[in-house]
Amino acid sequence: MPRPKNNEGGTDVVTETAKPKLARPPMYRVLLHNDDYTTRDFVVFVLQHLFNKSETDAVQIMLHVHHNGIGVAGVFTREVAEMKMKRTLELAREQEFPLLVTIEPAE
Ligand code: TYC
Repeated sequence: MPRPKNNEGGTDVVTETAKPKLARPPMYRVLLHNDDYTTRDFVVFVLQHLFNKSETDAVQIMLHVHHNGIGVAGVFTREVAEMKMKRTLELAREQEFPLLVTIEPAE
């Protein structure tokens, strides 16, 4: 009976061709968009309390959005990114700010 080459013991060798499962889930950026009506303080509050930024980082991100039109509040798995976007929008609408928040794939 023929045997596989280079396999003297004769035990079949199965080469693993399936891709190993990805350890890292797809990540999503939560984006803040600039507008003329949402207050700077509100954006800083959201960055500190919903995105866990230090006051220094929160102010820096808020100013980046103010000057560039858009900026990243954080990067999360899809479920977490969607939850943070929703919570931010709820808080903004409660205070009647027109703040726009979106998510996009990070890679
Ligand atoms: N442009 C706003 C102002 O001058 C501040 C602001 C910053 C609004 C970031 C939204 O995502 C935003 N009051």
